[in-house]
Amino acid sequence: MRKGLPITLASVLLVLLAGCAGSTTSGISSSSSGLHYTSTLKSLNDSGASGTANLTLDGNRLLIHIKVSGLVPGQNHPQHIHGDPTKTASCPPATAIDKNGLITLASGTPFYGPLALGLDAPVANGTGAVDYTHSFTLSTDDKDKLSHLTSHVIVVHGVMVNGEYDGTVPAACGTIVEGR
Ligand SMILES: [Cu+2]
Repeated sequence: MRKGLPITLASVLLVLLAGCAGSTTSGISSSSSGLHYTSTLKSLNDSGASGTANLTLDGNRLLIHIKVSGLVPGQNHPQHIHGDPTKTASCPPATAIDKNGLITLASGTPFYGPLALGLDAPVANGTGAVDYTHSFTLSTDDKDKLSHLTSHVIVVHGVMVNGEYDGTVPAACGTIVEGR
């Protein structure tokens, strides 16, 4: 927690980001049916974070497995699928770096677009690793926002900025491609 700090814009955004609107959860599927997708998550903001994501979409069920290392140990790292049904999302390039030298939540938005599905915000372990598996039951609205998965990206947030943890700043991003 932020000891004694005033409520900053960043923390308000974090709360908004952590929201998981319209999704309900259910048991983890061991089914091998469905459409398979992967994503290679690459570091943003020199976070050192990288990893992989595997997704299986079967009807209205989306099974997600994300493994990331190099995150900030002991901190919650919000994870989202970002994108917009009307265009193709991408991970922010160097041109998204703002005047403070950061790709912020806002400066990356023109590239990765809005939040399409909020995942959980797991706490990175003592070495900065997250191994997250979850099965989502998608609402019609979720499915609309996620159409099509290959025009979306996965963003993992949370980096140290000037010695303070900022849970909104993107730490890693990967485009979603078909395949296992
Ligand atoms: Cu996000």
